Amino acid sequence: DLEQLILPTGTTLDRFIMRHQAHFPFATGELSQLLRDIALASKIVNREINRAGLANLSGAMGGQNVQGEDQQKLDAIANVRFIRALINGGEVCAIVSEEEEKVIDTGNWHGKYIVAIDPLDGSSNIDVNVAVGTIFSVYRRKTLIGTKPEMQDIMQKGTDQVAAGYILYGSSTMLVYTTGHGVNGFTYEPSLGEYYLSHPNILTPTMGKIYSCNEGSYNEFSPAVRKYVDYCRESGYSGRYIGSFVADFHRNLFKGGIYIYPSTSKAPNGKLRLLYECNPLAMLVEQAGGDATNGRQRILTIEPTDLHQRTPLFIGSEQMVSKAIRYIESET
Ligand code: AHM
Ligand code: MG
Repeated sequence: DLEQLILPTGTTLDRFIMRHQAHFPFATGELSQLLRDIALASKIVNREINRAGLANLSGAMGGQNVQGEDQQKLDAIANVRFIRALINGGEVCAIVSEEEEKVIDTGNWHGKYIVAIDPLDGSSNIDVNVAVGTIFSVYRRKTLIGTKPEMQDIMQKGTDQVAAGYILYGSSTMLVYTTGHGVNGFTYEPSLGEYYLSHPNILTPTMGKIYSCNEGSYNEFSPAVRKYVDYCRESGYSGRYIGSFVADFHRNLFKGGIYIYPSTSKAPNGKLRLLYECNPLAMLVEQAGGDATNGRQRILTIEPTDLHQRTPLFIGSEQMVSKAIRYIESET
């Protein structure tokens, strides 16, 4: 009927954020604004990603962007976009980014939030037109508002996150986030420039039939992880690995499955970073009813010691993660 012809209808991200802010009696709206800043930057990054193939055609697009800056790789562009949006927003006093060795002091010392972000994960996939993502995590600062942010503000455990989420630049672009009250997913409508609530109250299946890991590294996995992977094969599970964490995570979140990036003989702590890759998706998966562990400890309880520290990761459907843990625990 007519209703269906005039899609999209429904709740925009802005309206959703505003409505939910009313649920927190003392909320000042700063977290809401911060989430809107991230959404805004993601729209710009989305646009850049969509024309990535063209941007490399020197001559056609020119070697410079609209600001007259030299054309940079998209992960660097995404980094600049998110950082600018967060600095302009004013709610964030410090930022940790995968693209920056050191903490960024935004100068907004009255901002009460800290953001850890991987602006463009899986960026090696862009050149071949495969989905990539942004992952973000938000903490409340511990030190006094108005003072210079310190390491104790930045090095917080995953359980201290006040919000976390990701943007998947896939066949459609989606923003999925949580503020600790469930998980909601929004799909971007590019012609209107709006995110619409498309996946309310996301819950992940407790059991799935997909395992996702880089099986090319099988011989470098520990015996226990090899045995678990063998178990997945013997159980007839599907092996699905894009090599783009957000995309692999997103598929498994909806279909049920487990994503594994274990320690390997070459990379004893695995590859993924605790602060801006593992913690945010661990909070999200727990909010959706799933689990995330390093094999021996819940990801969200790991005490960070280094900005860019890595951790092995097993994340996804609860029953699959607990099965993997049992294999690892039996390894002495
Ligand atoms: P990046 O942060 O340098 O993009 O690396 C992270 C990516 C993840 O998206 C992906 O899951 C993983 O690296 C793939 O690694 P591998 O090629 O070792 O399987
Ligand atoms: Mg990354």
